[in-house]
Amino acid sequence: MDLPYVYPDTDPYEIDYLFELNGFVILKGAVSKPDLAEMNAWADDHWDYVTNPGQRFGPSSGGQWIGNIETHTYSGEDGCNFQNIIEGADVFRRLIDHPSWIGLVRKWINDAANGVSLHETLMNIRGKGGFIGIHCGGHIPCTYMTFRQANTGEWMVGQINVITALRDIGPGDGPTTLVPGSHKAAIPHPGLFVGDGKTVTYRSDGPAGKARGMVELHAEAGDVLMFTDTITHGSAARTNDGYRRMVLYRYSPRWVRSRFNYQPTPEFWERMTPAQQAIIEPIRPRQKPAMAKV
Ligand SMILES: O=C(O)CCC(=O)C(=O)O
Ligand SMILES: [Fe+2]
Repeated sequence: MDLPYVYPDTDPYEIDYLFELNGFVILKGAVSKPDLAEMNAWADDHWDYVTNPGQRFGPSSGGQWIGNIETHTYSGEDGCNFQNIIEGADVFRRLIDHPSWIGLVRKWINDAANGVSLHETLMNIRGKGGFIGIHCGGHIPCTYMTFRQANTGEWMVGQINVITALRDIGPGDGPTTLVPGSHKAAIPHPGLFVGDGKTVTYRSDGPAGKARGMVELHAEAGDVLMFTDTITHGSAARTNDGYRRMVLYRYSPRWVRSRFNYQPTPEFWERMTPAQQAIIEPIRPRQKPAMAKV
């Protein structure tokens, strides 16, 4: 298929059409070169965490803390994740409501009805041999895997993944892969059956790259992949030397709780604009005032 690349001057109706039809679009040149340089410099400055994973973190367990950022890995093969990356260099704060995508996020999640929040933010760095297995699909009865309101057809996307490529991601680089249109699939992807062939797993153990119907999403540095988390996706195994670098922000309705519930530091809270604060903490803690009489 022709990948649904879109540009800043692409007709908004056309972008809606492509997203509704396929479940994803790729925004060309969405992030500026200075912003990319700032993110890559942060990665370079913390490279020690990537190259010494054994000492630094374990599968799905807690890791090392860099200020309020935590390192971890989901499966080992998926590489090093810097969780809560918004508290890194200032560029990561600006990405929270980046003008290239926040309007689309607000429209497709349906801000008026649902508000918008960030479910998870991370930088992922993945070396040779790394990959992520096949997961998700329209068959899963999960609250954040909605796409449209059934009766009226209004947008009601439960989660939108926004991946910024920090370097070019081409063949052999372990690109994200997905099955176009599978957010509407009523039955699981064939690669999700395990054991007796009747049990459906959440995520397959092998790379998603060569699985039936998958397409590789190639991107140049600064391009942004936007896809509904409902779509069946994963990544190809990286066969090239070196590392894939990307940043992932997952947006959801304000009703969906944060995945790990990292609490913003007071310093970071002060640095955010009110619009960013509303995305990071859409429902403020409600407490009896400290001096209130009981
Ligand atoms: O690592 C990748 O390319 C896929 C990431 C992924 O599964 C996600 O964004 O939900
Ligand atoms: Fe995923």
